[in-house]
Amino acid sequence: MKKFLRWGIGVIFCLLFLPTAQAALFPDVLPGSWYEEAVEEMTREGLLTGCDDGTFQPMREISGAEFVAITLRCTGQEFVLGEGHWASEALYYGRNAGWFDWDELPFDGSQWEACDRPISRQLAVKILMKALLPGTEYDFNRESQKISDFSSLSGRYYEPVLSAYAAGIARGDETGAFCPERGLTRAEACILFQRALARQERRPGTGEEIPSQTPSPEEPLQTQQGGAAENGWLQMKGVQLCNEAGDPIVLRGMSSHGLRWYGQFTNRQSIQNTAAFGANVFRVAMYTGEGGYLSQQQVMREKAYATVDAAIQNDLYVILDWHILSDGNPMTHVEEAEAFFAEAAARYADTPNVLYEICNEPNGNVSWAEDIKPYAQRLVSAIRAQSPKGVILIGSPTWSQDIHLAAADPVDGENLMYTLHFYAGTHGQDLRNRIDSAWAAGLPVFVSEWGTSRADGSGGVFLEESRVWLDHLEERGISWCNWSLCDKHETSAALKPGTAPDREWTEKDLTASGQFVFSQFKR
Ligand code: DCB
Repeated sequence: MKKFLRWGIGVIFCLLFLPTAQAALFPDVLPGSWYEEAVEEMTREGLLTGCDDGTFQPMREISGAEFVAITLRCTGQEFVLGEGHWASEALYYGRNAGWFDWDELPFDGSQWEACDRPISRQLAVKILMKALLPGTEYDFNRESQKISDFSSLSGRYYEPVLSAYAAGIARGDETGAFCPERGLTRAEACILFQRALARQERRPGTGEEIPSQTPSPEEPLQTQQGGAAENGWLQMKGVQLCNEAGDPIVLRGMSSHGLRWYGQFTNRQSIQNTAAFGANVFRVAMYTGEGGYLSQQQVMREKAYATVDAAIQNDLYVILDWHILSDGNPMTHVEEAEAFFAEAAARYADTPNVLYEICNEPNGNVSWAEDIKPYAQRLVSAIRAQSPKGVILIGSPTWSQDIHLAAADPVDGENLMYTLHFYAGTHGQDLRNRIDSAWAAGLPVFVSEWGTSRADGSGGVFLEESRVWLDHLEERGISWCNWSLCDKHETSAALKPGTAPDREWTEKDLTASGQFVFSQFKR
């Protein structure tokens, strides 16, 4: 009894393993937070309970003993309260099983301090992988490239950390850093456990098979929705678009048609109508050729700004799209583009809503290495001089389908994403595979334009094919804008001919394409 008191009081606040599976809500687990679901699920499954004062303490760094004890539970074994230390049985078990070495969590039967200190991320990942996903394969070059501070990782942890990256369990912070020596919060630990358990279920022989060669999508992401007021500045974490707080976010919404032709559907009411169906992004397609910006700069600039402002007023993220099409090589008008984006980026430098899409769809005789990459490098410099943080979207040859070229030779800079455009009646699995290869190479992808039609805007409507596409994007947390918000007599148009832009819309105003697409904003 004395022994019990010695370790039981003061040191251990958290009775993690009371044999209860009740889904208690903790007062300090914020409803709707990125970790709420993970904590609740693990609690429900009896893998953990809160602290004995009824809190969960999500932001406290987890100790080695706590981490090992939860790991033991996750392997399906019963947790037995130890003597000398509440987690001693679990610690002995873990060490014997080779989850960690003696010097990593030293204890000799009386000195337990080290086990009660915050565990490092590298050691936590090692224990997790050894216990739950031993033998997970990885490609050294591919995975190590994802980690910006790889040089600070000790060789001892290469295998567990790289395999955890390969399995989508460990991911870097906003700078791509893993921070091997840092601690991790109890909330972060929950997410790691959840990903590992979900991954375990999908292992060969235990359910859905994962082909070993194709990079698997990470676990279905818990993604944020909502607009800029709630989510703030966007940032990249590896390939994933995240909000200011660092939580994955998915943007879904509409692209305008050409401002010059269908500008009536870019007024405040039309954008509000689109947002009312759940969209959180709007794309402003400003054609450069075809009588667009290059022919009437002042008029088109003002129209584009007015549209961006209307989207901001509706709290949407908004993409300013330099819509090259008949002018297939962006280099042809690089100076006009630089001037346009320098001014726009200065105008919106303090506005987290705005993303810059610098070349809609390069096509024709245009090369990634000779034309688009140098163009993008110049535009990134021009925009960054004004807007240090705004996300920049970069196209590729063949109407922004050649992301494999960008993946092999990406542009220098931060917060850059690469656009992939598809039309469900024309493009299928081959193009979807490109997303996965690009991802494996660490290339962030944004589908800034897609349609339910064929690539010329007509044909179909191809809703089944569209659904397959959207599922593919959804599983990967990839954002999209649909072409297009207009009432033109073509399949890809979301509005029936004659729809009024200045009143509210119901489903009856939407075409077959529009009804499907508007129903997908909130998935
Ligand atoms: C893209 C363009 C976009 C175009 C749509 C549908 O082009 F970015 O501007 O929109 O896809 O084709 C169409 C409108 C029509 C309009 C026409 C010309 O829907 O109302 O008359 O632009 O302004 C693509 C995308 C992919 C491919 C080809 C094109 N592809 N393309 O894979 O072959 O030729 O425009």
